[in-house]
Amino acid sequence: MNNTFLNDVDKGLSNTPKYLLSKYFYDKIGDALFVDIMNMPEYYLTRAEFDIFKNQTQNLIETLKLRKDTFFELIELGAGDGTKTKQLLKALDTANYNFNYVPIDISQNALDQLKSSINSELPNINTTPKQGDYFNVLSSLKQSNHPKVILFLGSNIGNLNDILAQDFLTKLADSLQANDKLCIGLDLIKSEKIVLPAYNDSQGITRRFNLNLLERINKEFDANFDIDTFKHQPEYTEDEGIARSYLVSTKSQTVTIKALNKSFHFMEGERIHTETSRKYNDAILNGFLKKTSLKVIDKLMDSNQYFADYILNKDE
Ligand code: AVI
Repeated sequence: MNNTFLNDVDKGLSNTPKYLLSKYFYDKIGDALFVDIMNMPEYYLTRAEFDIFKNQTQNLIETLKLRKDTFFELIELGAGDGTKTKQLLKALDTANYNFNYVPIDISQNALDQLKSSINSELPNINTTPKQGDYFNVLSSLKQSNHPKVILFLGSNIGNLNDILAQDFLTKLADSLQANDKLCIGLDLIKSEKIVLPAYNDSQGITRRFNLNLLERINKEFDANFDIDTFKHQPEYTEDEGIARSYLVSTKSQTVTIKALNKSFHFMEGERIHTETSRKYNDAILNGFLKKTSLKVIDKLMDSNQYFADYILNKDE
């Protein structure tokens, strides 16, 4: 049994207002649902970043200041299925760069699939996956002295609240050496008309993704959430630039989690906050960076200007 998950569930459901952490979306079913979300017409984020990686690969390699005569580590935080990264890997492989690819993900299942797909599609690439939480792997970065390029794509940092995002960038900067690079993919603040449907696709995949969290708790901790009595509710305003997802109890009810030997009461209309997806602009990113030794040296955008990959340098 995953005790950290169980303790987090207890903490979140005992809190007012109730919450669950979005990192627990990603079991085998959640991973597959997220892949489906990325293929939904409303979920523009992945296509926008793919556009950058596919159409600006040389630009990306130049701005990362990679050298063919120096071995480097290409470390990807939250690698997922690696579709975008493979564009870069392919170009680096063709041009004979000397590097090791280190994908890091919380999901062992996602890493296994990624490693086998790279082995068959790009057999020359050395891939050494690491399983873990982003925060836990930061300390391991210091263990090697090779130049590093960190990829943190997909607006994954948006799923951290502002305090954690600041903390993460500060710790990441402290784990790097002068002139290491970070490529961070950020969904840009834009109108509700575009953002909200990305979290409420018409085929209901995002709804299932959100509800899968309760299914996981039912399966793993012998709980009795009645999934049909919780509704997926996303919210976003352009002013704030933060999309939030909730599960709303459609009736007054009590849920028992046997592994905790505890029951939790839900009032009709009571919500569980399950996810935060912050959107960014230059000012918000620079606000976080000013407390770190990381500086923006370039910004690549997709053709719609929905999404940006910022290239950051670690200063002395
Ligand atoms: C992984 N992460 C950046 C996604 C996002 O857009 O916040 C997760 C997601 N949640 C609902 N749809 C996609």
